[in-house]
Amino acid sequence: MAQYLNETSRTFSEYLLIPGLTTKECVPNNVSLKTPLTKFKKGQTSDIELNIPFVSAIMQSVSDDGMAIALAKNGGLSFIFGSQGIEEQAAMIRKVKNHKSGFVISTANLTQEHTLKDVIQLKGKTGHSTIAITDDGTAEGKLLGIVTSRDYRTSTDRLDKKVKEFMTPFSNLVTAQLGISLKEANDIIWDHKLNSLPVIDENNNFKFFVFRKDYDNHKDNPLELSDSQKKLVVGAGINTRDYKERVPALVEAGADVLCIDSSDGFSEWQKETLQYIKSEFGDKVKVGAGNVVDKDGFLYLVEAGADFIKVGVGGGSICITRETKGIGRGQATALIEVAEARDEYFKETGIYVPLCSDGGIAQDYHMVLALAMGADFLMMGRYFARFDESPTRKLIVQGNYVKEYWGEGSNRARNWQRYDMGDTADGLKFEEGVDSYVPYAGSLKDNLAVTVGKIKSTMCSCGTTSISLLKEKAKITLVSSVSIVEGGAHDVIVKE
Ligand code: RVP
Repeated sequence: MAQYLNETSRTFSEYLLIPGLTTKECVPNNVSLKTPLTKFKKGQTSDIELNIPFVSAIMQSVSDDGMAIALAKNGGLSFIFGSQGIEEQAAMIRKVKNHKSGFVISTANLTQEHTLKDVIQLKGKTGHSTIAITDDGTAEGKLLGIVTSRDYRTSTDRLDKKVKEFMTPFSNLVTAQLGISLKEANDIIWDHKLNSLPVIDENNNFKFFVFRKDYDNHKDNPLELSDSQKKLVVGAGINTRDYKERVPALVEAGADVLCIDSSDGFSEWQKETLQYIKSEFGDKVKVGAGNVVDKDGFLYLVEAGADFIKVGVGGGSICITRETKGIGRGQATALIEVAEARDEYFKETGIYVPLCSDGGIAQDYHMVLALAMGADFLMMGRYFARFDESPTRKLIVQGNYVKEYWGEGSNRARNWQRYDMGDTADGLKFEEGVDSYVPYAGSLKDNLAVTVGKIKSTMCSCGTTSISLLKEKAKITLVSSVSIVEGGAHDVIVKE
């Protein structure tokens, strides 16, 4: 006979936190959101710690190199999507690892034989008004000059005028040598009243631009997540099929942490993948596994060697797994059970395995609840898809700005490995995700500031200044559907 779980499967919206004593030290400025990413022994700390408890979802519509750079600068981490070729994914990792704050690889480049018409077209396409002129028109060619909007007048100049006739030639440029620090580059920019400074190597090959306008942006990223060589930290999604080729390529490219990406991770495929990685690379390569929703799944993957466990089946905003397959569990209930298993495991073994709550965060307050319920960090797709930095198109739909957001189990992503049941190699048999729009919300940095502010404020109301204290001290209550109504504005006529 089937086993019945008596507990109802519940989600975050069904819970609230009860305020605890807020002491005078308990102010948002004193709250730290530092949190472990990978397992560690009692008395030690995790090899990788996030400065904010957020990672972006392993999805085509969320986590490319652009998102990874922006999120790491703000203290979190992206797992670059794995539903792409191995080389393409490794190239994205390399871009993040090679990113140097303030040193921009130019995406607007031409040769001196191009014309003013080409300059205007490129400016329209890229939005960049500073164009590098190199011998081969690439971002790595020999630097011959630069063109900015001060070099031409569209009202009087001929469109077929050659770039070499109006560019600022190399001989008149102030340049810097590769190896210069950002501080030194900015000093040159100030001393020479420049808007941009090209950085070249000893053979005059073009490397980067440093822009005056970027300086302030780069000064205020105190939470930036970087490795021992000051390079941004980045993760990558992998699957249980091509891991023998993909993992070495990603490690070679510099990925700091991997995560097996699957809608249902309680499988022998994941065990084999974990065992292969640990036997080939030992503890040097960190790898998370999942997703699971109960104690059995948690223990299975931890014993197979996982460095963190991802929790959640069917709760994602674009996910229809529960509807199509009838599997899953309310995200809060899943998290509460797995967190209990994790705490027991810690007591028995002295090994702390961080938990990632994945999917279903629809409100900022859900984040604090998830952390209070035992998550160490949160994976979010919808939240990040709304920002400028996500890789998808921004469109106007019915008069509102939106961004595209599609599931990995949708026909659009065709990520069959994520839904693989061992015989799916010929393609997805049915969809488990939808293609959608999310309201456009602006820049990641601005939105994170508000979200983090709310989380810190709630933590202070609970009388806690760290995530581990929150887990220990939080008092959580179930709410009735009637009291949920009480929680919003009610019995008033809200003004427009
Ligand atoms: P959300 O943040 O609620 O948008 O959920 C994102 C999560 O949804 C992902 O991290 C992943 O676990 C899950 N996902 C991604 N694609 C699909 C799907 O197509 N069903 N689900």
